[in-house]
Amino acid sequence: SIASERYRTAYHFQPPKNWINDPNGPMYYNGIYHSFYQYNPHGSLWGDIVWGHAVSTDLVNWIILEPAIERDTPADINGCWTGSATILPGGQPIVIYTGGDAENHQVQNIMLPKNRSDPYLREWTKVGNNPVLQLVGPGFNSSQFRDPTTGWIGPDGLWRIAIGAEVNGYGAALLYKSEDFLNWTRVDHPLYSSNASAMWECPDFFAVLPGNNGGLDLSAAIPEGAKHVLKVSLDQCDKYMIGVYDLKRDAFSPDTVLDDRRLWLKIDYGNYYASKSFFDSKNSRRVIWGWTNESDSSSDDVAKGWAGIYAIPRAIWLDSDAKQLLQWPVDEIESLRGNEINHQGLELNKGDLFEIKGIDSTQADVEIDFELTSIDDADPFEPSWLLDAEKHCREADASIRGGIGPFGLVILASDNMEEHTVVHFRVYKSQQKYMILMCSDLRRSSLRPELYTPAYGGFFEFDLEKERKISLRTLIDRSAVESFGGGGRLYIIARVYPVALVDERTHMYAFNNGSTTVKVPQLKAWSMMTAQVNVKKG
Ligand code: DQQ
Repeated sequence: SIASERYRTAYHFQPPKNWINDPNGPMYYNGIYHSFYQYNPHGSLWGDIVWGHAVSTDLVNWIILEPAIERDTPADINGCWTGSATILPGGQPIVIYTGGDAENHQVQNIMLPKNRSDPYLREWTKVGNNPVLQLVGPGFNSSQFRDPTTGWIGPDGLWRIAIGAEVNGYGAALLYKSEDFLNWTRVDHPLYSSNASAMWECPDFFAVLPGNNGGLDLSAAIPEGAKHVLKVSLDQCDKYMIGVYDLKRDAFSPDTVLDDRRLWLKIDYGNYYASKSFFDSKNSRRVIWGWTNESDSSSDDVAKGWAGIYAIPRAIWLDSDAKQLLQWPVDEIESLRGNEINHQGLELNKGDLFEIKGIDSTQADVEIDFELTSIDDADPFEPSWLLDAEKHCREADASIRGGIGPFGLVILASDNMEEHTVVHFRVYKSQQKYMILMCSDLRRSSLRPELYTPAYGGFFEFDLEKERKISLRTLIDRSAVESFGGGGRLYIIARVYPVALVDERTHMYAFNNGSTTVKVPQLKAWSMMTAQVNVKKG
């Protein structure tokens, strides 16, 4: 139908049809990026999962290949679920993934490319001794044991991986060791576990250097001063902790232990799950991929014939005071920028709405700097808001005038504003520092029924004494809206389905509804071309 095509993303990865969920085994190998993905070859709802496979030279344009693996052995007959790739010394790629076995236990399996000289690594072979790992014992639950990480080498020269599990009902990343990546033994303690939550899905574990956006390869020597990050998926979002990998104990130890998991930092504050990162040796960076589900109904997905997209691959690194991760869309995405508009020296007074014209408002990349003319009128910050930023975004929405803010962008708005999505900031003063609220409010994004339309949001600290400019970059891609606030300090991806998009009649505005005037020294926006993500070749 027309709606199905209008809502299809133009440069956020999705296969030509059907359901996708978690990104699996991302890697850069011999000049090619590989993206595998949980894929239902038969329909647009979750089920019959195989590993879809796509390859790219730039993380923007993709060639879709045949699935890499299907359910055809006793160790994965009930599912080929999430897993990770590791490149062994000597250049051997190896993948470990979760299978649902004939008894419906979750077990771990290994596969290898059949022919390493095929540049696309099209065919994969499962090893004869699968499953290489099963989970038995008191306190364990063999139906909560999945999603192995990429491997890393410890000081004893042995490989390690972590696997998501539930131990006595609590979330854990179990730790395993191996000499040859085929025979594994469980270490008697987990890499990390916490009684603040149940099952952890899709753990991701990686090293980062504070203030350094060059990525680190986990299986190379970890430099002095490095920190480690443990990401886990739960509560419909991806949360992470920063800490150290204590080599003596062979365990992760977070810098701050937060007993209330509502306070754990998030990789993304919107619709984003099951992310996985990899070291990109081509560009010396760590890149993270995440899945963004639909937020329309299952019957809408059946009607569309597709469901699920990936967020733009993002470079991810640690800020200089080792407090939070920063993220930015990979530079390659800028190759899709088409006609550009540019405004300088705008001023947004209380109540102003400025229409951004001259680009395709349904497929755009918008970069805007908001400069505060004064920071005197910031409203006081209340720490309890941190427990539920979404509630705060609902209560203090774009129509509620504040001291500083709300200001931001109104996007995918219909002619009469009956439909619109708002991405906005508010500035608060907290003791010695400033806290910024960023919201992506979908509550009026569409007139269609049966959509999930929350007001997503999160807070970040910002040094306004040093820097008066708060930047916003928003990638608009039909039904996807992906925003980066404060130069990559907070990120929100969301899905919207305005009726106005079906008619291709949408508008975009910059606005300020705070009492303090904000300047816009720079506003740049581009129409975005359609990436080649849907071509079937080979
Ligand atoms: N999706 C996979 C599981 C994983 C879950 C199954 C997370 O391996 O735990 O499709 O979305």
